[in-house]
Amino acid sequence: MNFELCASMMCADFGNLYGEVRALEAAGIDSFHIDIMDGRYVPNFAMSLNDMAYIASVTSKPLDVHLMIEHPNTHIELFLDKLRPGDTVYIHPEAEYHPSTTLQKIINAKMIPGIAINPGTSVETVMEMLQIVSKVLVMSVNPGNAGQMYLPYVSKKYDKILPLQKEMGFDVYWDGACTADKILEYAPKGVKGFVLGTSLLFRRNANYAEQIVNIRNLKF
Ligand code: S6P
Ligand code: MG
Repeated sequence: MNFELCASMMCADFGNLYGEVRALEAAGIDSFHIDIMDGRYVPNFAMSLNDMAYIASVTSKPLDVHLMIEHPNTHIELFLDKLRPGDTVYIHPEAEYHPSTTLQKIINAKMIPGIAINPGTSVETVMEMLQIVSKVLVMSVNPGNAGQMYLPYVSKKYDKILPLQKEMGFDVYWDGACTADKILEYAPKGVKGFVLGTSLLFRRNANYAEQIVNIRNLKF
């Protein structure tokens, strides 16, 4: 089965960020997921502009930038200037007065436009934007922290959004509390990629290469 694996870099060892990037690349990760927070849209500060720029400077793998900030339109150029064509930028539509304007800036900069939708956000409220974006990051935990419990009511949203992918031209990605059983269930249903954090890839003393081989060898 074909699906992408994205490493949630807020879970990495910041004392050895270069080594972490190299080890994850060697283990076969597909992209680096960068959680940017402003302490306002979400009650936390995780990674910031310089962390993102540093990782972009030491890898040629795609970056997958998840902006959990209020009014991303105000600061989007700061991020776009430091990214490469083909990197993905997700915004939260609830954090912006005119999300389609911000998405257009991402498209104009030759990045891949995405929206992230919270557990409490319905598919219906983002329907128009589904026509603009290439990726939808469906959050299965509330945004702000790693290491949270999966919210079971999100499964209904996956069932609603997955059949719309082809017709509307976007891919669905999973973010939050991703375990092997979720990949086993949702990759066949059409989820294109999974963000891996403390629930799987960054478990204590985890060996990245072993974890990724185990995931790729899952029996569907
Ligand atoms: C949460 C963030 C996520 C987490 C990731 C961690 O605000 O958007 O990307 O870093 O979900 O994974 P886990 O397995 O610790 O929930
Ligand atoms: Mg994220």
